[in-house]
Amino acid sequence: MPEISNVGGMDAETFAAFTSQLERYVRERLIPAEPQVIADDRIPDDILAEMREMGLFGITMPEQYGGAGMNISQYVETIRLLSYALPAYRSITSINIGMVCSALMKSGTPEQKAHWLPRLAAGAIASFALTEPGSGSDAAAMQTRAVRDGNGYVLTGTKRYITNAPFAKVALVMARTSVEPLPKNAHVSAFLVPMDTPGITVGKPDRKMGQQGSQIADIILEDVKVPGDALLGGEEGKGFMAAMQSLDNGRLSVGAAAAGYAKRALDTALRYATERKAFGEPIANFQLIQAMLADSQAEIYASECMIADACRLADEGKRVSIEAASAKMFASEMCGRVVDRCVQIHGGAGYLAEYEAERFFRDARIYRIYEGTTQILQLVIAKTMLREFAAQH
Ligand code: COS
Repeated sequence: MPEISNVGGMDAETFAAFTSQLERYVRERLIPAEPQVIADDRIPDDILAEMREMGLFGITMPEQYGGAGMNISQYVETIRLLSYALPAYRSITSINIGMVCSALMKSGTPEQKAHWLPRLAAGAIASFALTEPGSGSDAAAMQTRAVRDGNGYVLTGTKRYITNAPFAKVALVMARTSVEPLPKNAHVSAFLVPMDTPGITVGKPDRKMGQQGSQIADIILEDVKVPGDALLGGEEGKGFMAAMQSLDNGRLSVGAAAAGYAKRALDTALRYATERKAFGEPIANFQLIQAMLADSQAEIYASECMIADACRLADEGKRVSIEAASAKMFASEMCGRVVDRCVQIHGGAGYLAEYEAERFFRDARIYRIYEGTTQILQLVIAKTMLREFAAQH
Protein backbone atom coordinates (compact mmCIF):
# COMPACT_ATOMS: atom_id res chain seq x y z
CA MET A 1 0.00 0.00 0.00
CA PRO A 2 1.38 3.47 -0.87
CA GLU A 3 1.87 5.84 2.06
CA ILE A 4 -1.08 8.10 2.83
CA SER A 5 -0.14 11.79 3.07
CA ASN A 6 -1.27 13.59 6.23
CA VAL A 7 -0.40 17.09 4.97
CA GLY A 8 -3.07 19.45 6.28
CA GLY A 9 -5.13 16.61 7.74
CA MET A 10 -5.45 14.47 10.85
CA ASP A 11 -2.24 13.46 12.56
CA ALA A 12 -0.98 10.14 11.27
CA GLU A 13 -1.42 8.26 14.55
CA THR A 14 -5.08 9.27 15.02
CA PHE A 15 -5.74 8.37 11.39
CA ALA A 16 -4.12 4.94 11.82
CA ALA A 17 -6.28 4.27 14.89
CA PHE A 18 -9.38 5.36 12.93
CA THR A 19 -8.62 3.12 9.96
CA SER A 20 -8.00 0.04 12.09
CA GLN A 21 -11.34 0.69 13.85
CA LEU A 22 -12.99 1.10 10.45
CA GLU A 23 -11.47 -2.10 9.05
CA ARG A 24 -12.80 -4.00 12.04
CA TYR A 25 -16.24 -2.42 11.65
CA VAL A 26 -16.32 -3.33 7.95
CA ARG A 27 -15.37 -6.94 8.70
CA GLU A 28 -17.48 -7.54 11.78
CA ARG A 29 -20.55 -5.41 11.14
CA LEU A 30 -20.96 -4.11 7.58
CA ILE A 31 -20.13 -7.27 5.64
CA PRO A 32 -22.35 -9.56 7.78
CA ALA A 33 -25.25 -7.07 7.28
CA GLU A 34 -24.92 -7.10 3.47
CA PRO A 35 -27.65 -9.70 2.79
CA GLN A 36 -30.13 -7.64 4.80
CA VAL A 37 -29.19 -4.39 3.03
CA ILE A 38 -29.64 -6.11 -0.33
CA ALA A 39 -32.98 -7.67 0.65
CA ASP A 40 -34.42 -4.39 2.02
CA ASP A 41 -32.67 -2.19 -0.58
CA ARG A 42 -31.69 0.16 2.23
CA ILE A 43 -29.21 0.40 5.05
CA PRO A 44 -30.93 -0.39 8.36
CA ASP A 45 -31.38 2.54 10.74
CA ASP A 46 -29.22 1.01 13.48
CA ILE A 47 -26.24 0.77 11.12
CA LEU A 48 -26.82 4.32 9.88
CA ALA A 49 -26.84 5.49 13.50
CA GLU A 50 -23.54 3.69 14.12
CA MET A 51 -22.01 5.20 10.99
CA ARG A 52 -23.06 8.67 12.19
CA GLU A 53 -21.67 7.89 15.64
CA MET A 54 -18.32 6.93 14.08
CA GLY A 55 -18.28 10.31 12.34
CA LEU A 56 -18.33 8.77 8.86
CA PHE A 57 -20.56 11.55 7.50
CA GLY A 58 -18.18 14.27 8.65
CA ILE A 59 -14.66 13.02 8.06
CA THR A 60 -13.75 15.88 5.70
CA MET A 61 -15.47 18.73 7.52
CA PRO A 62 -13.06 20.86 9.55
CA GLU A 63 -13.12 20.24 13.30
CA GLN A 64 -14.62 23.70 13.96
CA TYR A 65 -17.74 22.46 12.14
CA GLY A 66 -17.91 19.16 14.01
CA GLY A 67 -15.99 17.10 11.46
CA ALA A 68 -12.79 15.08 11.70
CA GLY A 69 -10.71 17.41 9.51
CA MET A 70 -9.28 14.74 7.20
CA ASN A 71 -7.32 15.86 4.17
CA ILE A 72 -8.16 14.47 0.73
CA SER A 73 -5.66 11.59 0.97
CA GLN A 74 -7.13 10.43 4.27
CA TYR A 75 -10.74 10.79 3.18
CA VAL A 76 -10.13 8.88 -0.05
CA GLU A 77 -8.28 6.14 1.85
CA THR A 78 -11.26 5.91 4.21
CA ILE A 79 -13.52 5.47 1.18
CA ARG A 80 -11.24 2.71 -0.15
CA LEU A 81 -11.45 0.81 3.14
CA LEU A 82 -15.21 1.33 3.47
CA SER A 83 -15.64 0.12 -0.12
CA TYR A 84 -14.40 -3.34 0.78
CA ALA A 85 -18.03 -3.76 1.87
CA LEU A 86 -21.21 -3.39 -0.20
CA PRO A 87 -21.09 -0.13 -2.24
CA ALA A 88 -24.26 1.20 -0.56
CA TYR A 89 -22.25 2.08 2.57
CA ARG A 90 -20.02 4.39 0.57
CA SER A 91 -22.91 5.86 -1.41
CA ILE A 92 -24.78 7.05 1.64
CA THR A 93 -21.78 8.99 3.03
CA SER A 94 -19.81 9.98 -0.05
CA ILE A 95 -21.98 12.84 -1.33
CA ASN A 96 -21.71 14.54 2.09
CA ILE A 97 -17.99 14.13 2.57
CA GLY A 98 -16.97 14.40 -1.08
CA MET A 99 -19.09 16.45 -3.42
CA VAL A 100 -21.08 18.77 -1.17
CA CYS A 101 -18.40 19.38 1.47
CA SER A 102 -15.89 20.07 -1.30
CA ALA A 103 -18.25 22.58 -3.00
CA LEU A 104 -18.99 24.31 0.30
CA MET A 105 -15.34 24.50 1.37
CA LYS A 106 -14.17 25.80 -2.01
CA SER A 107 -17.08 28.08 -2.94
CA GLY A 108 -19.45 28.56 0.02
CA THR A 109 -19.86 31.83 1.92
CA PRO A 110 -18.86 31.79 5.64
CA GLU A 111 -22.58 31.77 6.53
CA GLN A 112 -23.28 28.80 4.22
CA LYS A 113 -20.37 26.86 5.73
CA ALA A 114 -21.49 27.70 9.28
CA HIS A 115 -25.05 26.61 8.50
CA TRP A 116 -24.51 23.46 6.44
CA LEU A 117 -21.19 21.87 7.43
CA PRO A 118 -22.18 21.00 11.04
CA ARG A 119 -25.45 19.50 9.80
CA LEU A 120 -23.70 17.43 7.14
CA ALA A 121 -21.02 16.33 9.61
CA ALA A 122 -23.75 15.17 12.00
CA GLY A 123 -25.17 12.97 9.25
CA ALA A 124 -27.90 14.96 7.48
CA ILE A 125 -27.78 13.25 4.09
CA ALA A 126 -26.98 15.30 0.99
CA SER A 127 -27.57 14.91 -2.75
CA PHE A 128 -25.66 16.41 -5.65
CA ALA A 129 -28.15 17.36 -8.35
CA LEU A 130 -26.42 17.90 -11.68
CA THR A 131 -27.68 15.26 -14.14
CA GLU A 132 -31.01 15.72 -15.94
CA PRO A 133 -33.17 13.65 -18.29
CA GLY A 134 -31.59 15.43 -21.27
CA SER A 135 -28.07 16.10 -19.95
CA GLY A 136 -25.60 13.67 -18.41
CA SER A 137 -22.13 13.82 -19.88
CA ASP A 138 -23.09 17.14 -21.49
CA ALA A 139 -23.61 18.62 -18.05
CA ALA A 140 -23.73 22.29 -19.08
CA ALA A 141 -26.74 21.66 -21.36
CA MET A 142 -29.02 21.42 -18.32
CA GLN A 143 -32.54 22.86 -18.57
CA THR A 144 -33.36 23.47 -14.91
CA ARG A 145 -33.93 27.19 -14.51
CA ALA A 146 -33.34 29.52 -11.57
CA VAL A 147 -35.20 32.78 -12.13
CA ARG A 148 -34.66 35.78 -9.91
CA ASP A 149 -37.63 36.61 -7.72
CA GLY A 150 -37.17 39.59 -5.40
CA ASN A 151 -34.18 38.72 -3.22
CA GLY A 152 -34.38 35.05 -4.06
CA TYR A 153 -34.86 32.61 -6.93
CA VAL A 154 -37.51 30.26 -8.27
CA LEU A 155 -36.19 26.89 -9.43
CA THR A 156 -37.98 24.71 -11.98
CA GLY A 157 -36.79 21.50 -13.62
CA THR A 158 -36.09 17.80 -13.18
CA LYS A 159 -32.86 16.23 -11.94
CA ARG A 160 -32.33 12.55 -12.75
CA TYR A 161 -30.45 9.55 -11.23
CA ILE A 162 -29.78 11.53 -8.07
CA THR A 163 -28.03 9.37 -5.47
CA ASN A 164 -29.63 9.50 -1.99
CA ALA A 165 -32.57 11.64 -3.21
CA PRO A 166 -35.11 9.57 -1.22
CA PHE A 167 -33.19 10.19 2.04
CA ALA A 168 -31.67 13.62 1.44
CA LYS A 169 -32.18 16.61 3.72
CA VAL A 170 -30.40 19.00 1.33
CA ALA A 171 -29.45 19.03 -2.34
CA LEU A 172 -26.82 21.04 -4.13
CA VAL A 173 -28.79 21.87 -7.27
CA MET A 174 -27.13 23.16 -10.43
CA ALA A 175 -29.45 25.38 -12.48
CA ARG A 176 -29.28 27.91 -15.29
CA THR A 177 -29.39 31.56 -14.26
CA SER A 178 -29.21 32.55 -17.93
CA VAL A 179 -31.26 31.05 -20.75
CA GLU A 180 -28.45 31.71 -23.22
CA PRO A 181 -25.31 29.59 -22.83
CA LEU A 182 -22.43 31.75 -21.60
CA PRO A 183 -18.66 31.34 -22.11
CA LYS A 184 -17.03 28.91 -19.66
CA ASN A 185 -20.54 27.69 -18.83
CA ALA A 186 -21.20 30.77 -16.68
CA HIS A 187 -24.94 30.28 -17.28
CA VAL A 188 -24.82 27.62 -14.51
CA SER A 189 -25.21 28.49 -10.82
CA ALA A 190 -25.40 26.22 -7.77
CA PHE A 191 -28.02 26.36 -5.00
CA LEU A 192 -28.20 24.79 -1.55
CA VAL A 193 -31.81 23.63 -1.38
CA PRO A 194 -33.38 22.02 1.72
CA MET A 195 -35.38 19.04 0.49
CA ASP A 196 -38.45 20.03 2.51
CA THR A 197 -38.85 23.24 0.50
CA PRO A 198 -42.39 23.40 -0.97
CA GLY A 199 -42.47 22.42 -4.64
CA ILE A 200 -39.93 19.58 -4.36
CA THR A 201 -41.00 16.00 -5.00
CA VAL A 202 -38.83 12.91 -5.19
CA GLY A 203 -39.67 10.20 -7.73
CA LYS A 204 -39.90 6.48 -7.06
CA PRO A 205 -36.41 4.97 -6.58
CA ASP A 206 -35.11 3.57 -9.88
CA ARG A 207 -34.54 -0.19 -10.20
CA LYS A 208 -30.89 -0.84 -11.06
CA MET A 209 -28.51 -3.55 -12.26
CA GLY A 210 -26.64 -3.58 -8.94
CA GLN A 211 -25.57 -1.46 -5.96
CA GLN A 212 -28.63 -2.53 -3.94
CA GLY A 213 -29.16 -0.47 -0.81
CA SER A 214 -28.07 2.68 -2.57
CA GLN A 215 -31.09 4.54 -3.90
CA ILE A 216 -31.33 6.93 -6.82
CA ALA A 217 -34.38 8.88 -7.94
CA ASP A 218 -35.57 11.98 -9.76
CA ILE A 219 -35.83 15.29 -7.92
CA ILE A 220 -38.64 17.32 -9.44
CA LEU A 221 -38.60 21.06 -8.76
CA GLU A 222 -41.84 22.95 -9.44
CA ASP A 223 -41.67 26.67 -8.66
CA VAL A 224 -39.36 26.07 -5.73
CA LYS A 225 -38.71 29.39 -3.99
CA VAL A 226 -35.34 29.75 -2.31
CA PRO A 227 -33.85 32.83 -0.62
CA GLY A 228 -30.90 34.68 -2.16
CA ASP A 229 -28.51 33.17 0.38
CA ALA A 230 -29.17 29.69 -1.09
CA LEU A 231 -26.95 30.69 -4.04
CA LEU A 232 -23.60 28.92 -3.45
CA GLY A 233 -20.90 31.53 -2.85
CA GLY A 234 -23.47 34.32 -3.29
CA GLU A 235 -22.43 34.72 -6.91
CA GLU A 236 -24.17 33.66 -10.12
CA GLY A 237 -22.27 31.85 -12.85
CA LYS A 238 -19.93 29.86 -10.60
CA GLY A 239 -22.01 26.68 -10.52
CA PHE A 240 -20.30 24.80 -13.34
CA MET A 241 -16.86 25.40 -11.91
CA ALA A 242 -18.05 24.32 -8.45
CA ALA A 243 -19.58 21.18 -9.98
CA MET A 244 -16.40 20.33 -11.91
CA GLN A 245 -14.20 20.92 -8.87
CA SER A 246 -16.47 18.67 -6.82
CA LEU A 247 -16.30 16.09 -9.58
CA ASP A 248 -12.48 16.06 -9.42
CA ASN A 249 -12.89 15.20 -5.77
CA GLY A 250 -15.74 12.76 -6.43
CA ARG A 251 -13.72 10.99 -9.11
CA LEU A 252 -10.97 10.23 -6.59
CA SER A 253 -13.65 8.78 -4.35
CA VAL A 254 -15.10 6.59 -7.13
CA GLY A 255 -11.58 5.45 -8.03
CA ALA A 256 -11.03 4.46 -4.40
CA ALA A 257 -14.41 2.73 -4.28
CA ALA A 258 -13.46 0.69 -7.34
CA ALA A 259 -10.03 -0.15 -5.87
CA GLY A 260 -11.57 -1.21 -2.53
CA TYR A 261 -14.22 -3.39 -4.17
CA ALA A 262 -11.68 -4.95 -6.53
CA LYS A 263 -9.68 -6.00 -3.47
CA ARG A 264 -12.79 -7.64 -2.01
CA ALA A 265 -13.38 -9.51 -5.28
CA LEU A 266 -9.76 -10.63 -5.45
CA ASP A 267 -9.74 -11.86 -1.83
CA THR A 268 -12.96 -13.77 -2.55
CA ALA A 269 -11.47 -15.31 -5.71
CA LEU A 270 -8.29 -16.22 -3.83
CA ARG A 271 -10.26 -17.99 -1.10
CA TYR A 272 -12.37 -19.87 -3.63
CA ALA A 273 -9.31 -20.91 -5.64
CA THR A 274 -7.73 -22.49 -2.58
CA GLU A 275 -10.93 -24.32 -1.57
CA ARG A 276 -12.25 -25.52 -4.92
CA LYS A 277 -10.66 -28.68 -6.25
CA ALA A 278 -10.39 -29.86 -9.85
CA PHE A 279 -8.28 -32.64 -11.32
CA GLY A 280 -7.61 -33.71 -7.73
CA GLU A 281 -6.10 -30.48 -6.41
CA PRO A 282 -7.05 -26.89 -5.50
CA ILE A 283 -7.48 -24.79 -8.63
CA ALA A 284 -5.07 -22.23 -7.09
CA ASN A 285 -2.30 -24.67 -8.07
CA PHE A 286 -2.98 -24.11 -11.75
CA GLN A 287 -0.87 -21.48 -13.39
CA LEU A 288 -3.66 -20.03 -15.54
CA ILE A 289 -5.64 -19.33 -12.34
CA GLN A 290 -2.51 -17.85 -10.77
CA ALA A 291 -2.11 -15.54 -13.77
CA MET A 292 -5.60 -14.11 -13.18
CA LEU A 293 -4.85 -13.62 -9.48
CA ALA A 294 -1.47 -12.01 -10.17
CA ASP A 295 -2.76 -9.64 -12.86
CA SER A 296 -5.53 -8.53 -10.49
CA GLN A 297 -3.10 -7.94 -7.65
CA ALA A 298 -0.74 -5.87 -9.83
CA GLU A 299 -3.56 -3.77 -11.25
CA ILE A 300 -5.08 -3.09 -7.82
CA TYR A 301 -1.67 -1.96 -6.58
CA ALA A 302 -1.25 0.32 -9.62
CA SER A 303 -4.62 1.95 -9.00
CA GLU A 304 -3.87 2.44 -5.29
CA CYS A 305 -0.62 4.19 -6.21
CA MET A 306 -2.34 6.44 -8.77
CA ILE A 307 -5.07 7.40 -6.33
CA ALA A 308 -2.61 8.12 -3.50
CA ASP A 309 -0.46 10.25 -5.82
CA ALA A 310 -3.44 12.26 -7.15
CA CYS A 311 -4.64 12.82 -3.58
CA ARG A 312 -1.20 13.99 -2.47
CA LEU A 313 -1.17 16.58 -5.29
CA ALA A 314 -4.71 17.69 -4.40
CA ASP A 315 -3.61 18.12 -0.76
CA GLU A 316 -0.80 20.36 -1.99
CA GLY A 317 -3.50 22.58 -3.50
CA LYS A 318 -2.89 21.61 -7.13
CA ARG A 319 -5.67 21.25 -9.69
CA VAL A 320 -5.84 17.51 -10.33
CA SER A 321 -8.35 17.24 -13.17
CA ILE A 322 -6.03 15.00 -15.23
CA GLU A 323 -4.82 12.92 -12.31
CA ALA A 324 -8.30 12.44 -10.84
CA ALA A 325 -9.71 11.53 -14.26
CA SER A 326 -6.81 9.13 -14.92
CA ALA A 327 -7.06 7.46 -11.51
CA LYS A 328 -10.84 7.07 -11.77
CA MET A 329 -10.69 5.80 -15.34
CA PHE A 330 -7.96 3.27 -14.57
CA ALA A 331 -9.44 2.08 -11.26
CA SER A 332 -12.97 1.62 -12.62
CA GLU A 333 -11.82 -0.24 -15.74
CA MET A 334 -9.46 -2.30 -13.59
CA CYS A 335 -12.28 -3.16 -11.18
CA GLY A 336 -14.33 -4.34 -14.17
CA ARG A 337 -11.52 -6.71 -15.16
CA VAL A 338 -11.00 -7.98 -11.60
CA VAL A 339 -14.68 -8.75 -10.95
CA ASP A 340 -14.81 -10.48 -14.33
CA ARG A 341 -11.84 -12.68 -13.39
CA CYS A 342 -13.47 -13.34 -10.02
CA VAL A 343 -16.51 -14.76 -11.87
CA GLN A 344 -14.20 -16.73 -14.18
CA ILE A 345 -12.25 -18.27 -11.29
CA HIS A 346 -15.57 -19.33 -9.73
CA GLY A 347 -16.52 -21.05 -13.00
CA GLY A 348 -20.21 -22.02 -13.14
CA ALA A 349 -20.64 -20.94 -9.52
CA GLY A 350 -19.61 -17.43 -10.55
CA TYR A 351 -22.82 -17.09 -12.54
CA LEU A 352 -25.06 -18.01 -9.60
CA ALA A 353 -26.67 -15.48 -7.31
CA GLU A 354 -25.77 -17.75 -4.40
CA TYR A 355 -22.11 -16.69 -4.67
CA GLU A 356 -20.87 -13.15 -4.19
CA ALA A 357 -18.92 -13.04 -7.47
CA GLU A 358 -22.10 -12.46 -9.47
CA ARG A 359 -23.06 -9.47 -7.33
CA PHE A 360 -19.54 -7.97 -7.49
CA PHE A 361 -19.79 -8.15 -11.28
CA ARG A 362 -23.09 -6.24 -11.36
CA ASP A 363 -22.17 -3.71 -8.67
CA ALA A 364 -18.87 -2.77 -10.31
CA ARG A 365 -20.37 -1.86 -13.69
CA ILE A 366 -21.50 1.61 -12.65
CA TYR A 367 -17.97 2.69 -11.65
CA ARG A 368 -17.13 3.05 -15.37
CA ILE A 369 -20.15 5.29 -15.86
CA TYR A 370 -20.95 7.66 -13.02
CA GLU A 371 -19.04 10.80 -12.08
CA GLY A 372 -17.67 10.85 -15.60
CA THR A 373 -17.83 7.93 -18.03
CA THR A 374 -14.51 6.48 -19.21
CA GLN A 375 -15.10 8.28 -22.51
CA ILE A 376 -15.69 11.69 -20.85
CA LEU A 377 -12.59 11.16 -18.72
CA GLN A 378 -10.58 10.42 -21.87
CA LEU A 379 -11.80 13.77 -23.21
CA VAL A 380 -10.91 15.59 -19.98
CA ILE A 381 -7.39 14.10 -20.06
CA ALA A 382 -6.81 14.66 -23.79
CA LYS A 383 -8.19 18.21 -23.76
CA THR A 384 -5.71 19.31 -21.09
CA MET A 385 -2.82 17.51 -22.82
CA LEU A 386 -3.61 19.16 -26.15
CA ARG A 387 -4.00 22.56 -24.54
CA GLU A 388 -0.63 22.28 -22.79
CA PHE A 389 1.00 21.04 -26.00
CA ALA A 390 -0.42 24.00 -27.97
CA ALA A 391 0.81 26.44 -25.30
CA GLN A 392 4.35 25.04 -25.61
CA HIS A 393 4.58 25.11 -29.41
N1 COS B 1 -11.68 22.76 -11.82
C1 COS B 1 -11.84 24.08 -11.90
N2 COS B 1 -12.49 24.70 -12.91
C2 COS B 1 -13.00 23.93 -13.88
C3 COS B 1 -12.86 22.54 -13.88
C4 COS B 1 -12.16 21.96 -12.78
N3 COS B 1 -12.02 20.63 -12.69
N4 COS B 1 -13.44 22.04 -14.97
C5 COS B 1 -13.95 23.08 -15.63
N5 COS B 1 -13.70 24.23 -14.97
C6 COS B 1 -14.14 25.58 -15.31
C7 COS B 1 -13.03 26.32 -15.98
O1 COS B 1 -13.16 27.70 -15.80
C8 COS B 1 -13.27 25.97 -17.46
O2 COS B 1 -12.67 26.85 -18.32
P1 COS B 1 -11.10 26.65 -18.66
O3 COS B 1 -10.94 25.20 -19.03
O4 COS B 1 -10.89 27.56 -19.80
O5 COS B 1 -10.35 26.99 -17.42
C9 COS B 1 -14.81 26.05 -17.52
O6 COS B 1 -15.22 25.52 -16.27
C10 COS B 1 -15.43 25.29 -18.65
O7 COS B 1 -14.93 23.96 -18.62
P2 COS B 1 -14.85 23.04 -19.89
O8 COS B 1 -14.34 23.83 -21.06
O9 COS B 1 -14.15 21.78 -19.52
O10 COS B 1 -16.41 22.78 -20.16
P3 COS B 1 -17.05 21.80 -21.16
O11 COS B 1 -18.46 22.26 -21.39
O12 COS B 1 -16.18 21.55 -22.34
O13 COS B 1 -17.09 20.47 -20.23
C11 COS B 1 -17.14 18.12 -19.86
C12 COS B 1 -17.29 19.31 -20.77
C13 COS B 1 -17.60 16.96 -20.73
C14 COS B 1 -15.71 17.91 -19.44
C15 COS B 1 -18.00 18.26 -18.58
O14 COS B 1 -19.29 18.65 -18.94
C16 COS B 1 -18.04 16.97 -17.78
O15 COS B 1 -17.14 16.68 -16.98
N6 COS B 1 -19.12 16.19 -17.95
C17 COS B 1 -19.34 15.00 -17.21
C18 COS B 1 -20.24 15.31 -16.09
C19 COS B 1 -20.27 14.21 -15.11
O16 COS B 1 -19.27 13.71 -14.67
N7 COS B 1 -21.49 13.85 -14.75
C20 COS B 1 -21.70 12.88 -13.75
C21 COS B 1 -22.55 13.54 -12.75
S1 COS B 1 -22.29 13.02 -11.15
S2 COS B 1 -23.01 11.25 -11.03
